[in-house]
Amino acid sequence: MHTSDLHLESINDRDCPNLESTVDVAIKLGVDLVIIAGDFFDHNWVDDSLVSFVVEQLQRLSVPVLILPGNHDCLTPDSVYERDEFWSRCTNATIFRSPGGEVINLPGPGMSVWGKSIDSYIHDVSPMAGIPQPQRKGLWHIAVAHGYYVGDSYPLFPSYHITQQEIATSSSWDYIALGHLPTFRCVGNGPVIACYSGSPLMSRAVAIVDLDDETGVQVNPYSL
Ligand SMILES: [Mn+2]
Repeated sequence: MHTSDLHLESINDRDCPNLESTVDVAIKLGVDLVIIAGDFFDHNWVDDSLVSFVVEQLQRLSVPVLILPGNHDCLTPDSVYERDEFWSRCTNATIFRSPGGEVINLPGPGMSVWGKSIDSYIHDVSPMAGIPQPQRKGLWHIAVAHGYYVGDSYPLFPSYHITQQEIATSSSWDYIALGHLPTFRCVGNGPVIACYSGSPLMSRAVAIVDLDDETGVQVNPYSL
């Protein structure tokens, strides 16, 4: 399951039921992995009660959860992801912590996932710059990035750009899970499939990614 951009702000906001529905669907479908591709939280100053709620929800899952800090919930020293007293309870969740990018191997579901956290409000980053070639070890290889797909253009304004060339040169990866845009959308001209899951609030859906040796990679929105 691939989702993103819940932009959770407080324990009372309408995305909290959406997180519960997301977890319900992951359990119902028996997914092997949940990826949250950035902006899980709207900002880093959320109340502890919200973090506690989020951890409780993620603890309902018996599968790994990978969380990429986005531009709203970036990995600054005061980041919501630095509240160890909460995240240490959530042993199935792993946060991408390297601003240079890192690979997290999940031998259980047979997947290897690359992600590069955003670690600053100030510095614009290129979310997919420096992505390595995956090491083929009989695993599925997934990349996660939070940014704005700009196609073949190079806009002057800084805004976490992901270019067509970066998508194209990442074609050895099996799937690219994107976050930052609010609605489900696949981008690029192939051959790698790269999709925005959209937010549960705006899309009323999550993205379900089927990885199959025979039929390949298929991505579909699944209604919450
Ligand atoms: Mn964003």
